[in-house]
Amino acid sequence: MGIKGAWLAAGMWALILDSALADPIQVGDLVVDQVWARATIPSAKSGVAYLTVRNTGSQADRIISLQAPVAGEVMAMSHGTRKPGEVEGLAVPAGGSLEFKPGGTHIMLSELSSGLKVGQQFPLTVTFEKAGIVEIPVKVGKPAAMGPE
Ligand SMILES: [Cu+2]
Repeated sequence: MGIKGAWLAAGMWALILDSALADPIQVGDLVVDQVWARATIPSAKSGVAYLTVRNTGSQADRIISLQAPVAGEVMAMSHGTRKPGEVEGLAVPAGGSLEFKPGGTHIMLSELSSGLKVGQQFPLTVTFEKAGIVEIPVKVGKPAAMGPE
């Protein structure tokens, strides 16, 4: 079982939350790092999350789907424009990276079931076209946070 299989294995989730928060997460040739979300007011219906994906391989990949149980809808946005998976902005170039960060492309969490609290963690499921599916624990930082804490 490869790393990807391990992430998907039942019963691994508690272990992931314990051990992997500060560590980069590897899926195939991709390394996911700098994962965080910003706290919202309790009644907020939307929030934002950020992460960085580095591609150590020789083939480009791209994000084709984002999901999180805390939100009814999850998508990448840039400058108010919705970016479905087809869009170039979600590509992870070979040897390059895709960065979601404040002021740039962000992961929009819409239809939140409740606001995001400081210290809360939730899983974000990212589906890459080639590397496959990876569940990433996202830790919620302060409302004014500008990076992972
Ligand atoms: Cu947005």
